[in-house]
Amino acid sequence: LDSISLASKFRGCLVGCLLGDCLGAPYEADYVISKTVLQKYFDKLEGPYFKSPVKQYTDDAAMTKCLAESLIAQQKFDALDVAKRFVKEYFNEPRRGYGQQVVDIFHKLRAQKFVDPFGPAKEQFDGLGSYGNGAAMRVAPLALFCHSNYEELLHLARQSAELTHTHKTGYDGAILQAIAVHQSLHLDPKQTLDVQNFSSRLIEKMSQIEVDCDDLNIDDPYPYQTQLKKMQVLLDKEEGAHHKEVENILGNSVAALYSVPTAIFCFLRAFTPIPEIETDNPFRRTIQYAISLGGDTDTIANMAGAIAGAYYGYDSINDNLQKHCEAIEQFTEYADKLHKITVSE
Ligand code: F2R
Ligand code: MG
Ligand code: MG
Ligand code: MG
Repeated sequence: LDSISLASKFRGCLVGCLLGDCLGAPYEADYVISKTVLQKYFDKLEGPYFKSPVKQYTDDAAMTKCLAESLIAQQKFDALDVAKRFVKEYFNEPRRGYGQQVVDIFHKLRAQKFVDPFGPAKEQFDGLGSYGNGAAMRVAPLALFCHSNYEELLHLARQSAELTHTHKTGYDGAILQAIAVHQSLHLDPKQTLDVQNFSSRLIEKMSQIEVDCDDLNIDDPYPYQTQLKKMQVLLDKEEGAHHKEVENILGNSVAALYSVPTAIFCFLRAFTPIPEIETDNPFRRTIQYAISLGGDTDTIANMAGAIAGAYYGYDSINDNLQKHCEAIEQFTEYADKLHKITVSE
């Protein structure tokens, strides 16, 4: 890939995050979403005449923004700097729909004056740590920053997650999302996407991550590999999986284990047409489908959008859809700066 198409993939990835969050947020925690209503929502947003107030982003993009800004300012991953930005961002704009428990970490970090940035996360849920998708939902800038260093990406995805999420399925979810974006970045969208190969490679890579689960008090020591295998079965269905099956088997909750594989599924499923989603654009299809599943719509659409945007590139994303999203210029700028930093070195 030449650097022009990689630049487009960087933009596609971060714009994909933002669009998924902004467009999915109005539906978060809805469990019955009319396909017709959603089709009209997207048609209107894509159309030239529809004037609506800007769609506001939520905690997903707020934390993604902190990570992107920190990587750009420090030109490396600096956990302390990221922690400070999370806290500053939260206290400036606390009403972005943060997870119920993660805000305790921000209060504790501020109180202890950042002496131990990884400390408060370890105390969450009586020491069990958070298994929410909050680390996965913000990891995309790191996947861009480490696009040419896979081992570093694995290491930093985990470290960045552990500022808030110390439960194994919490940080492994961030690692899986980072790997999915990484794979998309390195594929040529002009060639047909090999859906089964994409998922088999994810399972193979997760088999190197999920190795030391014995100490966990859970039935399945390889939960992500299990979910990804179930995803493959759903992708293989000739008639296409039903929404209920996706919800029941892969999940649509705030738990990373029941939302990251779902987001990956949305990207792969939307490579080909889906009933009741009328569009020729597979990027739009990805986020429209993600939202149609209900539940944690902003976060699943954000993660699916990051993977799809990194695959299809910026030019695949409708301009009018972008115009409805708060901070769209900032997000394209982050992508351009991250590209400049990581390609010119
Ligand atoms: N907070 C939300 N959505 C709730 C608001 C719903 C909606 N606006 C409405 O009601 O209309 N969304 C944002 O939170 C998710 C990311 O959360 P994060 O950052 O992981 O936070 P937290 O607090 O660590 O975890 C989230 C919840 O997961 C459960 N949980 C996590 N670990 C647990 C454990 N070890 N034991 C038990 N429960 C655990 C808790 O319920 C946490 O509060 C994204 O969806 C983002 O958009
Ligand atoms: Mg949110
Ligand atoms: Mg959410
Ligand atoms: Mg490099």
